[in-house]
Amino acid sequence: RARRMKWWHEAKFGMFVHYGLYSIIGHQEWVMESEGIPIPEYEKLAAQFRPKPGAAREWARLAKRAGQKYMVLTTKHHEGFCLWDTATTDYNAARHGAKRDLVREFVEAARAEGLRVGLYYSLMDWHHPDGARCKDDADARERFVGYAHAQVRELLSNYGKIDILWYDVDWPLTPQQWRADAMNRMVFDLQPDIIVNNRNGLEGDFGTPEHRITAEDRAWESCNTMNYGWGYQRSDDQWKPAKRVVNDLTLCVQQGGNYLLNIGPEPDGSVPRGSVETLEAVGAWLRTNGAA
Ligand code: FUL
Repeated sequence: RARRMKWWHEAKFGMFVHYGLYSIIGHQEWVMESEGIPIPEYEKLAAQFRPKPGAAREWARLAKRAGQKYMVLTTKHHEGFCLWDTATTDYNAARHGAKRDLVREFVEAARAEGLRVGLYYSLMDWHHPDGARCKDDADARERFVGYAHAQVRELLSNYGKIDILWYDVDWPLTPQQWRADAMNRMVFDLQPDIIVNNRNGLEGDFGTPEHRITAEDRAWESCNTMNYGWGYQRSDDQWKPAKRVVNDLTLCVQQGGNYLLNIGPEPDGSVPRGSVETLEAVGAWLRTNGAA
């Protein structure tokens, strides 16, 4: 593990990207749930999902300028829409809207800037017909867990070397029901050098304190937002000033942790102005202080 994690401990600072159909609405990434949008209604957003060409390149160049050393993209958030060309469902970015494989573009963009590549994957799924049913129905569970395993297999098979797998929300199943041990074994078979977080209910390689900086007795990474939401929120302009970000990053580093700072791109993939300004100022500070 120490060998696998070496680069990550040295990297310290990463960019989180929350981007999906929810970005089109602009009420954060939980909007399907928080506004009770029925699946057939929500699905209509897929046709409007048109990231501008080169959006991922823009994120990666910004991360580089900010002094960030790795990036983590939401390949599938709780809404269930897949940003990659998957054989497991039609509900994906290669079949709808701009019809492009956003995960491929992201991976290539990060590599072009010399950044390490992380993929976020939500186990919880509000779109899959078995996503909630799997809790009490054994057949549904079998199908749904198979679906998650197949998706993770694709993500770690089709895009070359992946550096981080960032699981999220294992509701409503236990690690045993997810066959989380077997999933991790598959992950390490496919990507022997990868590191995985703990949000599939297992210990993983690092802890993931959210919206707070609390040192843990192990490798940890604090994730935080630039304003209030993770996914794009049109009405939210409470950007953290660069000073605050530098301060939080310093606190993490002093206590041996990493800092994963989020951007929530706009519907077309543009990064909100406030985030760009803050990140550029952070990068400038790091360079001035010999830390980037
Ligand atoms: C949480 C999710 O529910 C949020 O939407 C976000 O992705 C955050 C990083 O993790 O658990």
